[in-house]
Amino acid sequence: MATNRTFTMIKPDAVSNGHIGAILNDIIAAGFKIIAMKYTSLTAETAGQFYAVHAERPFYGELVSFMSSGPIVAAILEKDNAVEDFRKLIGATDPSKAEPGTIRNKYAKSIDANAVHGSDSDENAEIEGRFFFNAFERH
Ligand code: RTP
Ligand code: MG
Repeated sequence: MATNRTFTMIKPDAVSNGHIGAILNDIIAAGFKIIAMKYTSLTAETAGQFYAVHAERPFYGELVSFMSSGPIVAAILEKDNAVEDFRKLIGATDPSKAEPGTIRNKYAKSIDANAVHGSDSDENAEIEGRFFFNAFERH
């Protein structure tokens, strides 16, 4: 399996609930290497751009407002089979359906406030990493 990259955000709920350290520990313990990371926040405009693929979905307004409600941690991660393995590590979108031991099972409260983002394809991982990090930061 080739080594490749994914992109994650620790979402505003997990940051405000004090879970940054525990989530980063889980990510590192699962074998992911942190390539780039920043503590920052999204505005309604930048959250809307980031999730533009969901613009027509009924939950888009709530998603944009939640993702711009407080600080986040954005990171580029590297591992063999990164995108798929990271989606397994975080668990289902709805935390009540996330497997025990997954990050969303442990730290998320609802489908809206679900603790972490994980890219859904290699192509989107690249696009999302570029959204937050310049070429020097993505070394
Ligand atoms: P993410 O992009 O944040 O990693 O989440 P995901 O792939 O598991 O889910 P996605 O389909 O990409 O949806 C993005 C975020 O929108 C919210 N959502 N709400 N009410 C609903 O049916 C619904 N579906 C999705 C979730 O907060 C999800 O993380
Ligand atoms: Mg998604």
